[in-house]
Amino acid sequence: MNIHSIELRTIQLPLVRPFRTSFGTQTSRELLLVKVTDAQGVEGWAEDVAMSEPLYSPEYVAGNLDLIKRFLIPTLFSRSELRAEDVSELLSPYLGAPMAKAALETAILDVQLRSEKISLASYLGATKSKVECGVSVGIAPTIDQLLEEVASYVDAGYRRIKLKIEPGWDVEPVRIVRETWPNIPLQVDANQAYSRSDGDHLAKLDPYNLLLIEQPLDEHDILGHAGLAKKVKTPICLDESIVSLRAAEDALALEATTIINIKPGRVGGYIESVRIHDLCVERKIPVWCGGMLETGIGRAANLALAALPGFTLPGDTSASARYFKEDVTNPFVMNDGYLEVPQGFGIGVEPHMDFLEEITTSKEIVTR
Ligand code: NPQ
Ligand code: MG
Repeated sequence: MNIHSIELRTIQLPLVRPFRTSFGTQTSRELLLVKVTDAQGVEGWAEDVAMSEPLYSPEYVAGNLDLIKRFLIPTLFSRSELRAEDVSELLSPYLGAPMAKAALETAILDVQLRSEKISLASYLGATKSKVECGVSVGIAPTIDQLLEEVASYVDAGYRRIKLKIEPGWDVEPVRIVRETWPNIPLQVDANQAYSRSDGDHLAKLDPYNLLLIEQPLDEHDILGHAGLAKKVKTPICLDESIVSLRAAEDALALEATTIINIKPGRVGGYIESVRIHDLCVERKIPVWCGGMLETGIGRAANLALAALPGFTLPGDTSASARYFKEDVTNPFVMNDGYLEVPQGFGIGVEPHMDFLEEITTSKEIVTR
């Protein structure tokens, strides 16, 4: 394909309720959207999942906007013909920034697949037409409010509950939620809030039949996770640490993780995500699709990925209504605990331009 222009747009969407994790509280979701238009006028959309601040990863919206304009777009424009499969290598001289690179690669892939009349799901190798949904539940002000929120998700039909934890909010909320719903698939996510010496404490979660403990330690502490995995019976699942296929291979070789959360933004795109999926299938490691409070644009693409056969655990691919009163696309609505995988060409969804304009905080178009 031949890129004609790239539009960079920041939007701000209020959340239906504050989302508190061990690294902070978010009340609104700022996002950078990318639209690529080719010489034929075909448009492709993607979203950069970086947050406003570098709290979950070193990337952040304003930084990625600068990086994309200053370095990444000029590099893409240096090629007259480009395929999505070449983007990651072309951008590799610029270090880091997997979320920015993933957004560009995905928007280009969306154009390419729309031109070729193929859905992202079939391009990636999806085998399912709907995927089981889980939901991520923030740290609540009180146990009563936690139970109320979990009850609303259980009633809505979610097939797996994930509780965000941190020191001081772990064993007690897990115990009470497990007592209230003895059979619901339940897991926890610490977002790196613990240290190597917390093994005995985290082992107190073992009686509650959790599917997994997600990312208890620092993202760079692979050996620490391997040590923890020997002390704690609940399976360890890495999120932040798995930044590439190579990182996944290393973590598996060191026995630091027995389940992997795949987030396309964190690993530089959907193509790298499929490589990690394939490795995990070969090693019989269950994978599931993480979430970054995506709008319908990112959610559509995540559902295509989560439809691959190795995604055997419900992901954080929740319904639009979990986060937003109004989504930028047709809302993703859960039916019997499942979301349907978009089957249209490319990512299979289009933004509602009127609503998008309402929530846009900045917009610029870079033309070759
Ligand atoms: C995780 N996501 O698995 C994350 C991290 C996360 C669904 O739990 C604004 C934007 C707030 C992105 C909070 C879920 C966020 C965010 C948490 C991502 O670790
Ligand atoms: Mg996580």
